[in-house]
Amino acid sequence: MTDNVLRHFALDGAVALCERYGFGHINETYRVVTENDAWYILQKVNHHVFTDVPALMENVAAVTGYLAQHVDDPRGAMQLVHTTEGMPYYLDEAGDYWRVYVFIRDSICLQKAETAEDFYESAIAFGGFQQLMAGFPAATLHETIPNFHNTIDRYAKFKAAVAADKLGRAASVQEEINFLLAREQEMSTLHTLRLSGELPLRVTHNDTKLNNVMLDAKTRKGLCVIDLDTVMPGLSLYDYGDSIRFGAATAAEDEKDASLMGIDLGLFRVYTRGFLTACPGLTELEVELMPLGAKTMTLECGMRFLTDYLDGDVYFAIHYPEHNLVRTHTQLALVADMEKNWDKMQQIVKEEHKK
Ligand code: ADP
Ligand code: GN1
Ligand code: MG
Repeated sequence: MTDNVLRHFALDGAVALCERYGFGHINETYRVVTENDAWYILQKVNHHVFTDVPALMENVAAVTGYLAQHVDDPRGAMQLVHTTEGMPYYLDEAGDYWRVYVFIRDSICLQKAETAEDFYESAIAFGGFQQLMAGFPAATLHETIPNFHNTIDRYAKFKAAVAADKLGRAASVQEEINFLLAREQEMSTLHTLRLSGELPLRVTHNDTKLNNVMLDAKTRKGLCVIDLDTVMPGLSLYDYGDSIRFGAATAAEDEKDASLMGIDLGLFRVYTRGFLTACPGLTELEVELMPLGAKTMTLECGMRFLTDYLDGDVYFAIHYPEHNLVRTHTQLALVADMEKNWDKMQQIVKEEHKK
């Protein structure tokens, strides 16, 4: 099937290998190698999640083009490969959208920070991305998923899923539902400050998991930010917060034993230091609210997993029936542990900001 797709792209040589690749939850990713040893990433873009793929690809082309002009190392920006007809994507007969990127070689992509330095480098990459994009006209970007980190809207969708209770699962997750409802007001803070303009709108990545950044395999320096599908206007705290959620955690997002999940304050400090270093233009309020950014992104993600569990697992790729529930539990455990360590998190942000 992929042969028929790949022949439409201007690749260097005939395809020798095409295999499934990576651990993303949204797109279908393949690694492609040609007879000339040129490596590529082929992706089928999930058009159920991203309903306007041509608009999304316009964003990707604009952002990668802009980054290419502003980075020194060519591996510092994702490089799109066009079709033989000069298009940034290929639409097949079945209505699926495909795109190809140059594979970023001699790089690593981590599911979990192996060392504090790796995590620091991911902060430099994500903070640097935001700093670089400050010169980009944000208003020209399409909103690829409207209300993506609008936590107030996420609550509305969650409550609708509870009310609909399509699979009759709500009764078994009442404790989790109550946990989320009890925090609704506090979790609306960031969006309210966005609407009032007290928090500035920036070009943000919006999906800053550790596995969306590539590090140089030899130097372990942050190389490149990938997965640009959700680049949109947003808050710096979305990017900072989502990185903490995923990377400064003591367990994986889908660890089955949620008691192993907590906030790693050492990694929290390291990421905060890297982000503040790479992104020095943050306002006082943005810095002050960093712990709230981390908590909001974690709770919102847990709520999205639970919403999907209630809806019948239609959004996130799952590998077994309870997968979204397991993910919900780790995220709520992480929120609870952040609450226990709230004063320490605030203290760390203050200390790192003063440096
Ligand atoms: P998803 O939206 O499904 O998470 P990603 O765009 O993040 O998809 O890609 C999935 C994985 O594929 C990444 O985590 C990374 O390991 C790998 N990958 C993506 N793009 C590249 C690239 N240009 N070079 C090397 N690896 C890549
Ligand atoms: C999805 O695409 P991927 O796997 O990097 C999701 C994020 C979630 C994340 C949770 C477009 O990210 O918002 O935080 O899963 N992306 C989309 O792991 O919904
Ligand atoms: Mg990804």
